[in-house]
Amino acid sequence: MPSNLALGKEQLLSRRQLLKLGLGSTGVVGAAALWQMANHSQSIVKVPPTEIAASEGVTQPMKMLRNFDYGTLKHENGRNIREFRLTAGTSVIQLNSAVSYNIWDLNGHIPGPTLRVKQGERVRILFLNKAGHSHSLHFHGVHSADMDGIRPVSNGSATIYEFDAEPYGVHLYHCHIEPVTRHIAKGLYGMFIIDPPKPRPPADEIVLVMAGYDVNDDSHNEYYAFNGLPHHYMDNPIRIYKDQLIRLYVLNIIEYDPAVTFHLHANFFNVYRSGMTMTPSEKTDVITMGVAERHILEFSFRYPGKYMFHPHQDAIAENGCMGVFEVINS
Ligand SMILES: [Cu+2]
Repeated sequence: MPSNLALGKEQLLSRRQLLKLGLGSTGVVGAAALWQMANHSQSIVKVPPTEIAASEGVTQPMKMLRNFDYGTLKHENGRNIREFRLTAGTSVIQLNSAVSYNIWDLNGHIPGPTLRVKQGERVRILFLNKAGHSHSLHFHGVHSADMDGIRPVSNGSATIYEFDAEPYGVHLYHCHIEPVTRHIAKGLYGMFIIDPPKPRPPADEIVLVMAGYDVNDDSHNEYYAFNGLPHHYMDNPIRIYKDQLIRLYVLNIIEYDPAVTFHLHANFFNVYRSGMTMTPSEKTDVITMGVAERHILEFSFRYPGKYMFHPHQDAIAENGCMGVFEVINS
């Protein structure tokens, strides 16, 4: 692959080109730790140990909390390029002891990886579709029409999306093949964070992606989840330190429900709308999000203990979109 590759449009690749790109196998190349230390405050913040069960499989609720995919850093023509590899596939997830559900996954997981870049970097997405149906990846952000990710990529094919990372904020990516609602609800979505040029203050940074599952194809969700698995953070509270600044990256990708709220118990949070501001727009304890809306929410807890978080719609919370922060002394 030439180092100065510049694509003018979504381009289907031959099998030979795929092999040259190393897309014969799935999996994302590891994070660039040095870049993370230089650009992200998180590495100097004390974070409670998180027990990640060996059984975490297609859903990875504990691992996903603080896991960011920085891709592979390349330098081409004096620019930083962040290269990511995303492969769509098929999986079966176990929503509870009685209910399993066929989904489309990205790199073997649902939700897809949380991609993270810095504003101004070049982003290159190598997308391989092995999910048995035409799909695409549409990124929220500013880019050319050719890179908008609405053209179908047929099963067994690949394409490259390439654009500049702008503007900074909490964004998302998802499949854009009709019916889009169905393709998203079946698993083809993830968070896409563009960091601002000047890093945000040090904080314990946590990702929460809210999604629903319509397991009987009636265009209504029977189950809901934070980070893939219903009720997981009720049984496995998210440990955070008392008086530590917590920075939540929250995305609502619950299809079939027009809007949901996010409510935090016994506290208030600062809202950075779409993550696109450096100063908060409001302070509240409940915020409403339509489908694909997302925000940065910041708070710290003054008292140790267990505190729930959930949408303020009972039917959504009680069917899986509910969790607990366990505040501990550092
Ligand atoms: Cu799709």
